[in-house]
Amino acid sequence: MNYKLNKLSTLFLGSAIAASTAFGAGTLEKIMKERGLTESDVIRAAKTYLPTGGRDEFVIFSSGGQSGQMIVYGVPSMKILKYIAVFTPEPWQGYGFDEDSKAVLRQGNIRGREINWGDTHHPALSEVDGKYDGKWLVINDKANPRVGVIDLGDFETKQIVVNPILKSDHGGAFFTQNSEYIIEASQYAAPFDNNYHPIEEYKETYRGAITMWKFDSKIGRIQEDKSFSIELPPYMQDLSDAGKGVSHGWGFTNSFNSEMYTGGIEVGMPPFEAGCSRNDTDFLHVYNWEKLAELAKDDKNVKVVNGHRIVPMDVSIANNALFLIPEPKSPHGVDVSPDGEYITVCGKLDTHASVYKWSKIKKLIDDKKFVGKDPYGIPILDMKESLHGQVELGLGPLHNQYSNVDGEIYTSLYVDSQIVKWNYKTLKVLDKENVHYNVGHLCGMEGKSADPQGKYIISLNKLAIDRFQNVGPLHPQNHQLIDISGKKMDLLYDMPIPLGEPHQAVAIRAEKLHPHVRYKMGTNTKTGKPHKGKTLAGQEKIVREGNTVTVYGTMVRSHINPERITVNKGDTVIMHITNLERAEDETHGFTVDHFDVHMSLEPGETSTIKFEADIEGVFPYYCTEFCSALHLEMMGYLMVKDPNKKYVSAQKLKMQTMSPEQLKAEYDKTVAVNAATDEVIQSVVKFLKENGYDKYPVVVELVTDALDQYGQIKGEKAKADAAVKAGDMEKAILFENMIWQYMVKTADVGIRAKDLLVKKIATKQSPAAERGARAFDEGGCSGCHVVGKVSSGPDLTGVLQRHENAEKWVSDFILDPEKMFKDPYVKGMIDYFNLKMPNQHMNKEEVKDIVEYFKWIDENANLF
Ligand code: K7E
Ligand code: CUA
Repeated sequence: MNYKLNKLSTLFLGSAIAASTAFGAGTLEKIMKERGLTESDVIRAAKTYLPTGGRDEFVIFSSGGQSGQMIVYGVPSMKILKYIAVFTPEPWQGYGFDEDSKAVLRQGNIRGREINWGDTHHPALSEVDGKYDGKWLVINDKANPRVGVIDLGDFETKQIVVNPILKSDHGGAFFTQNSEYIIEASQYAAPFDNNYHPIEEYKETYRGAITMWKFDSKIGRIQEDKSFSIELPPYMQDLSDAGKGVSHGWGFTNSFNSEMYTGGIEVGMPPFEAGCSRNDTDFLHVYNWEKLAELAKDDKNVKVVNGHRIVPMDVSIANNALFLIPEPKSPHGVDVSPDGEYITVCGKLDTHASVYKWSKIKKLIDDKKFVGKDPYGIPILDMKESLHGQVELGLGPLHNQYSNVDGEIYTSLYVDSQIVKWNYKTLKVLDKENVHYNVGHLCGMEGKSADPQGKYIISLNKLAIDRFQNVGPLHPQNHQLIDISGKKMDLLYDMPIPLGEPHQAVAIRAEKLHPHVRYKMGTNTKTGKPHKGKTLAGQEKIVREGNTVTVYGTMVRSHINPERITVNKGDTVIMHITNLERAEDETHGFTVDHFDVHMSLEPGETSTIKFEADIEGVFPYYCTEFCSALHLEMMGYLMVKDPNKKYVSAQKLKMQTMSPEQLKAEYDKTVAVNAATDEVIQSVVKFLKENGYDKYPVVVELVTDALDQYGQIKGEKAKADAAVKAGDMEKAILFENMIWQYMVKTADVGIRAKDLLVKKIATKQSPAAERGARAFDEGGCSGCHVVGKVSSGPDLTGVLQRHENAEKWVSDFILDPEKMFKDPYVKGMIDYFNLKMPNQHMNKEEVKDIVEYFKWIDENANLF
């Protein structure tokens, strides 16, 4: 075996097995050859591979671009975990299809009009001392200037705030270092009011602004009445960043149209793009938001437009709170270093990155050393004197991220399709890596916080061109994962993003997130408060008031209560449904066919749907999540009848029913089945008790859920017996059937509890036994053998006690079963199961491990 492969197999199989790697290398070599993989490919695969059940080190929140949603995925595996609905209806989560989420979505109405999409650009995570705390996530909508607030306790959007004075935004969302404020800057200058103003008055009436949204990080809500905006010239403000550390209290926003050009292609003027890049420089805005926030509290310092407080430019100027610094033409992006001292601006049309130094800027401001004023009277600082330096990076530098190495910065080159690693202190370029293609933002691991983690950078590419299977002219976007832990960058993985153009993504260490698994019973998840329609088991009811029918219903495996609802055509139907489950991942979905309503009810959640029953007919409603073995049965009927119509009875056509003898036989059979099922349940209960399940809270939760189900049986049994007494066997059978349903549900959860308990109390597997278990599963043995049960093959518990010299006997048999088909014991087995043990082509190492696994099984035989 060659050296390289030996090294690889070591990497894959761990040092324990590396000593004798005939199997590992052989198989790996074969796969590599078949799939045309190089050694680097395999190393990259190993760096990103996440075994089943594994967890990623980082969680990424990516903007979903035009989808108006967010995308959550893991790093390094790049596995997508969730889409979070923000500005756009999302049917699975019921977002925009139930009344409570609609209330959130409709907070985003603008001037009374529904907006059902968003152009999401920049997500931001809440911070404490400039570090992510894993509590809140916000994102801006560029098209319809809004900010959405997401609770990381359940990954749901809780608030949408419309900017009352901007007509588009881009330079947000950015948290200040203790989440005091969220910065949102305008993009396309426009009048603050909602009136018409001729474009010829652009310089006089069109304005840019920075809105400082006051954030309450305890409850995770923007406080609109405590927020304010800073009036700016109509320079087309682009991106922002909040100062931190030494520059905390200040904000930075660049711009790309200091020419104040407004185009006019249709009247023979040069196009907008030509006029707005005429000047060699544009302006970086530097503002003291901390001071302005104080000023904004006083009525005499603000003007109010659309109910929103704005600090006019002259007030900012008079209070030494707003300055401009020239920056290379058409800049894009402004990024403050982890310590707040260096501010890097890149220019789309300039090959340089410009690094400004906060201490220099601050000194110029304190010394009132200005080189002039702009047409609005804002003091301008000298560019050279503010700069730490400039570095030639390549074509189209855009956005920056930081790593854990002091001075290390990564910049995207849009035109060159490259990532540059350089040092913003020494101003030296260190490395470049090609990406595919045309990269916009980068996402470092906590790479814009005060505590960057290094390790990886994700390149958020605009074009994918030839990277993926062609799915038509609209290609997916391409997120590329790059390993930055070494001297040279190493491209590890391409991930197609099929959901809009994600401009920016933010990453957080996974262990900082602590989302819950269930809600307090009857919670309105959008407000976090008890829902007005909260309904517990036994409280279900239908209330009619005039033309309104209100249903208070519940869902629990596997029925909906109520199961029949009859209303008149024209009635307004309101349905409050509570999911009574407490078990993890037991979500029920709910819809009424034909009425464009849907809700997703997570354990403990209550939500509401509302619609006009304006068409006559019979409309099934059902649970839309495959929640249990009896999920399909989880349904009911909404019947809408026309009060002005006479309905002819179909009674005459009634179907023939069963004879009393047949009914009695069926009843007896049902009772017998229930008795047998109950025996299984009792054996599980016995097992749980004997093995001290009550010491394990996660198991206790499942057992509680199972006992809840089981507890329903007594009531059903009483009803069944009453029906027998009354001679109504049909009803008795139905109640007995209901008992069986509860038993199945009890057993379902009970067995889950048992499996979990076994995992908790079984002895620890040795590495060899662990490998053996994997070989047993992956080698196909588990296809016929179920531990603890006779299945298509014999139960292997105790197999090492069944033969003389058993370890050898078992090993020989696995290695070459055919040789032993004549052995009387084997022959007997073949006859019994009508199957011959196949040769699974295991090698000696694997067989040795499997024997260790069998020993482990025997050690724990009482558990299976
Ligand atoms: Cu460069 Cu909107 Cu941040 Cu896109 S923006 S890339
Ligand atoms: Cu509940 Cu399916």
